[in-house]
Amino acid sequence: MKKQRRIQIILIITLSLSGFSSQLSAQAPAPVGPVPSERQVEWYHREIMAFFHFGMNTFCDMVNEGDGRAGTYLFNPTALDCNQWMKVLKSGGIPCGIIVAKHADGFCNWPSDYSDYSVKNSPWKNGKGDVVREYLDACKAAGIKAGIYVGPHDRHERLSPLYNTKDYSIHYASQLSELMRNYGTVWETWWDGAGADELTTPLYTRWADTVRTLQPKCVIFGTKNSYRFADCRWVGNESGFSGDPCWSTIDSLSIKEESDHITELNQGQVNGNAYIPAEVDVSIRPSWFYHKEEDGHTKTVKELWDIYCNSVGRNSVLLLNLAPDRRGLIPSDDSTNVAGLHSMITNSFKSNFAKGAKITALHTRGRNYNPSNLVDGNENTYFATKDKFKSDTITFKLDSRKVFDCLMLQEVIQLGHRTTGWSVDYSNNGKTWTPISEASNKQSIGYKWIVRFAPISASYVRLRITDGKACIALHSFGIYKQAKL
Ligand code: IPT
Repeated sequence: MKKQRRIQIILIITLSLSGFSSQLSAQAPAPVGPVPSERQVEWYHREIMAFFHFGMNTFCDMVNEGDGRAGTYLFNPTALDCNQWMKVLKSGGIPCGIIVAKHADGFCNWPSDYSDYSVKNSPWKNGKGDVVREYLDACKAAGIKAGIYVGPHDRHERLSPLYNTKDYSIHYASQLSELMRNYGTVWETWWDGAGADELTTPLYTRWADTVRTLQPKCVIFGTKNSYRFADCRWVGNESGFSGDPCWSTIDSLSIKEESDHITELNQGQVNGNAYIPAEVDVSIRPSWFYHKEEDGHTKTVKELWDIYCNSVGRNSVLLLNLAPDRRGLIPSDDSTNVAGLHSMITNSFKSNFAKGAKITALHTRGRNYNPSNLVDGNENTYFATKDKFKSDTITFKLDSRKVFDCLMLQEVIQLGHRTTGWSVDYSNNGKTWTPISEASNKQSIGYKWIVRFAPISASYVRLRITDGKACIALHSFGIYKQAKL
């Protein structure tokens, strides 16, 4: 009896202890460093957005930065149809698009109460038209998230001898309110830094207040003096590529002279104190606005695929500019290539050859965090290590020999940038390993990281997380064969 009792007690103690420890290990890892807001998490999931540069410049020969003097009589699209724009987005799998309501020349695509330099003084629809209204209505009907660009810099206003920044601050706030109040939900607004150097933080403070009050879901693209309010940053070029690494974090206050910080904008900073990820703006044509001379110079599907892999595939969001022509329609080459990019993406990532693999890791956190979560296609389940392990080796014994030329990783961004070093190797016997050089000594992961390389034939793949700020939290790993271009 005595012995039995002792065994019983030991059993109870062991069970409760193991219960306790498995409870501990079942806890989610704590976030590390700056983490994204809900707005930023939603923004990352858009992956690709469209930009629509359309306005007075469309009607001026080879002008992209009008001086604000072009006559309003010039603006006269012959067949504007924002529903056609939506079809292009749908065929491109693009969930969100930002329309230029007012570019630096100051011409307003909507009948602003605060300016005469607008559609209301143009021949289009006898001055009764409103491009912004048509655009937002089309977005709503198509289920596309609408964004509005209102250039902070306004050359037309500046022509006035009475111009001063104090009055302009009020003028801009009034126009911003019109757009944020009267057109429905606005998912992003864009504070272009081009020409906006004289605009100071106090001005942006007031404008940010307007945006935050009227449109709480609206992401602010900020530059220069507006970084303090920014949900996302400029990537430092207009060519379509993020840095390698590319951190979502950056020391926002260190950005003073933009030209001195192009590398930081492009790569972010691993220990940056603010979470301001990169948005990659690039045009599908050489210019931002449509010019007939550039017909035939639309970026090819191959060029767009490179851009996608070097932006979305580098922890950034792609903002791809489309330029409606003088009819007010997206030219057909451009819409064809947008759809071509979409097929390239879906076909390349449709089968993950790591699915069905036998997956092992050394420091799994507990049964809710198994490495099998990496291939289940569900971003709500993830692989994590125990708190004290910032590195691990995850081995995939594939269900058969596979040929692949691309890999993709995704971190749990809500928990902050964790991994800071990783490499991938392959093997055909599970004993001798060959590094994939393009995927060796990598640093950032974040929302999504894609690496491409020459085709490899292998039956084992191994992901080595070599360094981190805290224990690992990864939700996806995949190997793929790129579709044919
Ligand atoms: C550049 C601005 O300086 C930068 O702040 C950002 O707004 C960017 O444009 C957007 O593309 S100016 C450009 C001529 C490089």
